[in-house]
Amino acid sequence: MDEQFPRERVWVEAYIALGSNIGDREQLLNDAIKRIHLSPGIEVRRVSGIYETDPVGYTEQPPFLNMVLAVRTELPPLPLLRRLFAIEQRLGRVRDIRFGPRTIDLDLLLYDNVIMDQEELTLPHPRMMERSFVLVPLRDVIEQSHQLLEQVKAVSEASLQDGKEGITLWKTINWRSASEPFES
Ligand code: PH2
Ligand code: MG
Ligand code: MG
Repeated sequence: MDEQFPRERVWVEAYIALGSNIGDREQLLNDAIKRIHLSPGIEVRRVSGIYETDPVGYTEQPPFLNMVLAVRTELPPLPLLRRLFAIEQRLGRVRDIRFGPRTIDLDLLLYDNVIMDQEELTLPHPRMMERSFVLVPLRDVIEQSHQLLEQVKAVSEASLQDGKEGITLWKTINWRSASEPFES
């Protein structure tokens, strides 16, 4: 009946952190971005620079490449999280050592202004505000009107300046060309 007015879809903004420290790290990040963008109900809007970062927590492992994506999605938080897990698995993620080396780690940082604390998912991501390897790339893509903008700016600028956090800009990618599905 209402063919002209399809089911209403609510698209919200979310932020996803990517990390890789095994295998062809750059290729894994690119593959993950493409798979996220090609997922129904998820659209990649902005991509941060790619940063090389010293491992935090469990330090006997190779350096990471880290980045953050700003996406728009019509999936609720848990289905979005499960989609990210499925992509991790497709890209060869094996979960063994907590905080240990991984081909690809996809973490849901923020989902609209949702605050939740469930076994499967805590939002905002519980450790994000302490992690420069998250905040520095998040600074590249966060909405200018976001309520966390000032905090994210302050922490990320401080950690880039003192250089002690072991974070360096490694590469910037042009999302327009990267968004052409599987062109490479
Ligand atoms: N992820 C971890 C543990 N330590 N260190 C860096 N530099 N980057 C990460 O993505 C990272 C980490 C657990 O997810
Ligand atoms: Mg993680
Ligand atoms: Mg994770």
